[in-house]
Amino acid sequence: MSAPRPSIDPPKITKTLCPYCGVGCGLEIVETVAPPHANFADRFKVRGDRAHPSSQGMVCVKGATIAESIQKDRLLHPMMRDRLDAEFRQVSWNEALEAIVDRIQQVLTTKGADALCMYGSGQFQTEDYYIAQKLFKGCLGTNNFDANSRLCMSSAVSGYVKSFGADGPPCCYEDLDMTDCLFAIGTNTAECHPIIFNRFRRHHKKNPQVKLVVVDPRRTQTAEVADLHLAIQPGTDIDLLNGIAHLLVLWGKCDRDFIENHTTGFAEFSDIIQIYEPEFVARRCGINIDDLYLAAKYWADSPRVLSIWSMGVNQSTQGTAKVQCIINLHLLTAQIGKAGSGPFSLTGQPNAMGGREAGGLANLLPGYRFVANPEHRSELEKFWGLPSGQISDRIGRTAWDMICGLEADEVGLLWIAATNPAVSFPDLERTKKALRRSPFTIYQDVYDPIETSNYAHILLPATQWSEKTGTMTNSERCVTLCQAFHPPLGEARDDWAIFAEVGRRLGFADKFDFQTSAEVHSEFVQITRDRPCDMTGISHAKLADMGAIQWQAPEQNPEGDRLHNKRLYGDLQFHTPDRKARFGAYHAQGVFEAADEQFPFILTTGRLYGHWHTQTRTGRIDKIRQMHPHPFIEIHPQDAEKFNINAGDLVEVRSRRGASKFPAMLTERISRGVLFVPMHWGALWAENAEANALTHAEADPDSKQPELKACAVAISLAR
Ligand SMILES: Nc1nc2c(c(=O)[nH]1)N[C@H]1C(S)=C(S)[C@@H](COP(=O)(O)OP(=O)(O)OC[C@H]3O[C@@H](n4cnc5c(=O)[nH]c(N)nc54)[C@H](O)[C@@H]3O)O[C@H]1N2
Ligand SMILES: Nc1nc2c(c(=O)[nH]1)N[C@H]1C(S)=C(S)[C@@H](COP(=O)(O)OP(=O)(O)OC[C@H]3O[C@@H](n4cnc5c(=O)[nH]c(N)nc54)[C@H](O)[C@@H]3O)O[C@H]1N2
Ligand code: SF4
Ligand SMILES: [Mo]
Repeated sequence: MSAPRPSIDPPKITKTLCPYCGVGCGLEIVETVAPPHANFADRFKVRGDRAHPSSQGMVCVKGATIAESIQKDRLLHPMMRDRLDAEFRQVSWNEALEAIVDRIQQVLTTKGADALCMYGSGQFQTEDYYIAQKLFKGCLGTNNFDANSRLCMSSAVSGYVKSFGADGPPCCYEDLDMTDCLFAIGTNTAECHPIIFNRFRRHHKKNPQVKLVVVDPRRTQTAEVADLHLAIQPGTDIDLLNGIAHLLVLWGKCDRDFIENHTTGFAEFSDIIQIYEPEFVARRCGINIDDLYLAAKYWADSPRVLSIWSMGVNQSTQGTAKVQCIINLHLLTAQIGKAGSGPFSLTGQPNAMGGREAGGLANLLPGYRFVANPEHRSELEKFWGLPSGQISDRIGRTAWDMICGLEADEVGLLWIAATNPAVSFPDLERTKKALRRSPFTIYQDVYDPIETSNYAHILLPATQWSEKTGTMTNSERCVTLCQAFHPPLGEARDDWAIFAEVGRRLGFADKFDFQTSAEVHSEFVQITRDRPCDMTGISHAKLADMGAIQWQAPEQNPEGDRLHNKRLYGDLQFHTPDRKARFGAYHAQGVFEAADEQFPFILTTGRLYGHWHTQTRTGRIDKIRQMHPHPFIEIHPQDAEKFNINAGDLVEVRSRRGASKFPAMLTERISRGVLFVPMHWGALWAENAEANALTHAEADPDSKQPELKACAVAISLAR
């Protein structure tokens, strides 16, 4: 007789979301029977969640390898020091929190609330964002909360607001399966939003009549498979977009009824675009005139055009104008509010969208509200039980304004969380100098070592996606519950819980009486009632039960009627006072810092498929390090020849602000006169290969988003 088999419990499966990009792929974490002390990559197997509506089981290399980074080089305990040149010492949470509370109170009495600043991140969960807004904008009375989204999608926000009267990407991923023409401008989707790109490519391969147009100064992996690649000179997007509009009007390919009934501003716009004649545009953009005609023809002939864009558009001194010029083409042709069409900004970070919902920029308030709107402030004051006038009517400091504030000694406390500005800010030399002046910086992150720690007085260990539960919203407005699947490492605490504890210790016990992130979420959604991003029909329990839900999701419609939620503006009623969308009329101004004799190249910066930003996770994953072992600079072979540069040579790159060194990669993928470096190598991961040593902080006047995509540089062989 055989021995009875031991019973084996089925493996524990937790549903969550990939914490990297804004595609927002659903993940399933399968806990194996490996012993508890085993490496996390052996204990937790990651696979795509087939039930997730956005990703349908797909993941890219970043999502697939994420478990390897969870436990490496973690910051496990609060640390403190009196001066930036002193050593950190480990302290208790109580000691760290008391120091923070004392400092806040001292700054409030000596300098006032506007000397307090928090710089957060699209990698917060929505609950973290919400509590930070309640603490800073509500209880403390300063709007000095900004996030790395300022460097990322604030131009998309201001473009949508200007054109439609409210933020909110109107499209959904299903549009990728239904479009006749995908117009991808300033986005390397194949590397940066790979699962969105794969989804479109399936449709593209199956239907030869479907077109892909890519507008990018580089022949990226996205451009490689395009039907038409327009390798425009950096900063000439508005020339191109106005040039396409010019041809559509000339050919009578506009929808006059739509323009008449659903838009304003057409007269001024049609005036502006008159000068954008094809020869002029082709010359300014540095493209073939036939290619310009072909692009306009695809717009004219395709029943459904879907535009997608990201940083090549947003990170510009004309970012807002560029966004509006994309939307203009959709208004001209009535390509909005219907399946397979529309202007679709791709959000970079996993929860940049949640940040917008929670009001996580210095000009916003929760529930798609604005600081500048007195009714919005008063609604929130009532909701939070605060006295009238408590929320400041002053727009807070944006990311770069915080640097300027440090330079002017106007900042008494800077709290940085879930972002690594000592690598990702523009003009790093100036940034670092300003950070060194800070009288009191709190840095709340997951990993150690990390570049920004060098500028902190207090380090607070935060939990990350694997060990905290909360929600994130992806590019298509789909909200997913990220469920914890292991206990926090060391003494790490959830970001929202840290902010709430500081709030209680400052005397706002009743405002921060939350036990769980589910309670935080249920308060937050109430504030979205009847707003464009109404999520009153969503709760943690429903998300756990039903899976991801797309907004708008009002309470009356708790199942989240997907047909209703999929696309905004199906009724062509926009959020402007007259319910009409607005044309934006802009002339192209080119890049802020043009090439000249002394600095003859335009440098652009961006991303690679495997790495994530400043490498805090991906630099610790073997497979990804092998994919992208070192930094490099892309140079056109003819440009390289002029400077005697051979492949692999170390090249010194100088701008008006600083210098870096990169091994040369000679490639015809980049236009002559343009150079490209990846943004991923900060001081910890390579010597002197910081992209942002070179960039400048000049920003779009509306969105305040810096032009990280273009600065003038000179090159020479490094000695
Ligand atoms: N693998 C990976 N994926 C990511 C990230 C990552 O770090 N790694 N980060 C995420 C985040 S936060 C973001 S914001 C997104 C960014 O996603 P993308 O915007 O796709 O990425 P980038 O490489 O920054 O820039 C896109 C392209 O803009 C082009 N460009 C430069 N100047 C111009 C211009 O003047 N006009 C036009 N039309 N194009 C120009 C560049 O050549 C580049 O190919 O990616 C997200 N996904
Ligand atoms: N030259 C150049 N510069 C750029 C860009 C560019 O294209 N070119 N792009 C800009 C853009 S679009 C972006 S989005 C930024 C990105 O720049 P950063 O925000 O600096 O990039 P990350 O490396 O993603 O930093 C996120 C940090 O959050 C931590 N973290 C992760 N999860 C959590 C959490 O739950 N809680 C806490 N407290 N911490 C957490 C990670 O460990 C990491 O240190 O860079 C900007 N800078
Ligand atoms: S596409 Fe983005 S969300 Fe999806 S697995 Fe890759 S990094 Fe994660
Ligand atoms: Mo971003």
